[in-house]
Amino acid sequence: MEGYWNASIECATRSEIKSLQSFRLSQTVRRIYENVPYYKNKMDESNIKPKDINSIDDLHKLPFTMKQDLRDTYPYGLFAVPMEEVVRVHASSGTTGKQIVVGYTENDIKLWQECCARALIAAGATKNDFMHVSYGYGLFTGGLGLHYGAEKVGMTVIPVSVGNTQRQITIIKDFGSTFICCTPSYALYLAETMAEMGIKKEDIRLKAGILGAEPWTEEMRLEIEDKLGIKAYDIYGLSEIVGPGVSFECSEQTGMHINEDHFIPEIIDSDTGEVLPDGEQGELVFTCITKEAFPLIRYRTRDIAVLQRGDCSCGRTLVKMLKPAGRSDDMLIIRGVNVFPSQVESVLLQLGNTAPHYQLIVDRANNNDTLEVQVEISQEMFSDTVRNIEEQEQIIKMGIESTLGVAAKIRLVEPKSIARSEGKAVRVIDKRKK
Ligand code: DLL
Repeated sequence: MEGYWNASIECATRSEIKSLQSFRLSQTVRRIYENVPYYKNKMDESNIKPKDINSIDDLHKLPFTMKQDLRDTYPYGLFAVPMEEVVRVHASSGTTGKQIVVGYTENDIKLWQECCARALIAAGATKNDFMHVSYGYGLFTGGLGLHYGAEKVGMTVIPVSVGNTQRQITIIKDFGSTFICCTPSYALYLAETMAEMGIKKEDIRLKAGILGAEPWTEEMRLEIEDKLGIKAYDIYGLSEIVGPGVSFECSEQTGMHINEDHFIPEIIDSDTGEVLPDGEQGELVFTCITKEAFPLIRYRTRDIAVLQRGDCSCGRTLVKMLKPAGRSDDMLIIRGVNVFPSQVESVLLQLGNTAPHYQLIVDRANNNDTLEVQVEISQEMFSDTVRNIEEQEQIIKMGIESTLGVAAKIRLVEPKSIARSEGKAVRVIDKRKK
């Protein structure tokens, strides 16, 4: 059994957690009612006042927050503190191309750090470990989130960020990295490149991976563990709630413990909004009860998951969520980057010269996600020179890469070659789901 970062919380009794959550929830609701006009209006419309929320049993009375609410208040409309108290922002992309902006006070950064530290300790990290961070640094929360968490633990952080895989492997080998954090698909890509470079798993010191930001299967876990010679731990989070560290795996690896003293989880029926009992699959909803700058109330993640309570062999009592089974909407995650078909559409339409008939083919090659965008062109253009067609493909490729932040292969196809649908158009063929 491994140690804990904060045993008094991680192993608290249910009644201790419940009373802490109830107290923090009622305080948070009061604070947002007073400081966020958008929430005040929403609560007034639902005829709910802060005095009605006294315990987590009252949580269901509060209105949901949807991604649309974040768009409507873009960029800072849901912030609950003056900007002078906000020390950092992060962002994630949205359907309209508009970012979702989230903010942190100094205390928010500290609690996020603690959430990540708990995850790292659960995976066996110590001050003697070297943490190789291959998540992107920037508006994406992965890099900086785990970087700060690892520093809190006292690990030696190697802030590599994304790209240049061969160089990453040289660093892993030469710097003696013992932990790595990256997406699961990137972990496999690293393993493959390592083999190509003639480096064996015995030649490196890696022992654990903190992998998340995209769905991955148990089969993939085994492959990563085998190829890199590590134990691979899942970590979950989303920018809107805090970033990585909302929940994390322990040695038992049968679900991720949710940091319930900061985020109250619920599972709801996506269609009716009804709260479902533990053990039932539905949409995951979180309420932030400690964050100062951006405390979302009943935020609908659109991730499909199951909550499970019960004894865990690690000794933690924090509720577990099973690996998210996917999303309730059409968002794709390609190499850890969120991609919406409508973003591709808007790039294509802005560039012109193509018909608004397109399809995204998502697949896996060399253990990495691939995206091919097939788009129809006019007959006239189709009869054009190969050079002109290639030029056009290049323009679209650049447009998509700069907007989505993900590389795509573009294939201009004959008019009418993409199947028409009588109902909704099939925009995505996701071959990874086979
Ligand atoms: O992906 C935060 C993160 C960074 C988590 C690094 C873990 C590690 P977003 O870019 O806002 O934030 O994407 C959040 O990614 O709603 C899920 O759909 C998906 N996701 C994140 N972690 C997992 C996971 C980060 N472990 C969205 N398993 C979430 C499955 C995950 N899906």
